[in-house]
Amino acid sequence: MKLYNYFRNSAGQRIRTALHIKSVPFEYICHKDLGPGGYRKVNPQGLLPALEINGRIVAQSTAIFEYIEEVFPTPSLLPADPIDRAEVRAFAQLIACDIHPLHIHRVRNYLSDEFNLTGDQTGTWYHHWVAEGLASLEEMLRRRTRETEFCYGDLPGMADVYLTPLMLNARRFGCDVTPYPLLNAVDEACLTLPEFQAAMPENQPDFDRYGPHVTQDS
Ligand SMILES: N[C@@H](CCC(=O)N[C@@H](CS)C(=O)NCC(=O)O)C(=O)O
Repeated sequence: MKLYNYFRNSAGQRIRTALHIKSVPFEYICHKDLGPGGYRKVNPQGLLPALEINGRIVAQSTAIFEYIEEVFPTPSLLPADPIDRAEVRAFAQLIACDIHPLHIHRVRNYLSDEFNLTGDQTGTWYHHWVAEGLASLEEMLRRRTRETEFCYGDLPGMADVYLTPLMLNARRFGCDVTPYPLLNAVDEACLTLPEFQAAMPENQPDFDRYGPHVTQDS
């Protein structure tokens, strides 16, 4: 399997983490190494990540995540009970569907290019949507039927895999994350695990080549 991504690609970090937890080997391909326009030949939308399986391309991190979960079921990243599974998916989709599309680099770029918003204004935009999302996620954890070390269990799962890149970027872009003690506790627990560390941006093969020069994208 080939994973097209980029060290800073937070949706790709979800997939890297899932693959590491499941001990699935994969070839890491940095989209920049394909040259100008090269990655669009892989994924017409041009967004990262994409997974290549036997020559076929699957885009969208959640579609990729579900594929990996189905094909490599052990250890499972979803609970066995359907309502528990739905709860975990709701948490992950709040991140992937409601927060992520609003705060990403291309949206902030569009706001500044088309509407002449300043860096401070696009920063306010970013902080608003992330704070609103984090508050909802914190409340979801507060309402759990029992308190657990990870989002929804004693082992990490889909919710944790989606949460850690969000927390990383929120801190990187100066959001105040102190009002969310439950999210912070889970994030801290995840980051002690080698599988989560292995998926971190600074541990990707393209970090040294592109890392020091890249500050804006997520
Ligand atoms: N819904 C997509 C979102 C993918 C996405 O937004 N990727 C961002 C990075 S996290 C990207 O490719 N950005 C590059 C760009 O905007 O040109 C998914 O979950 O895979």
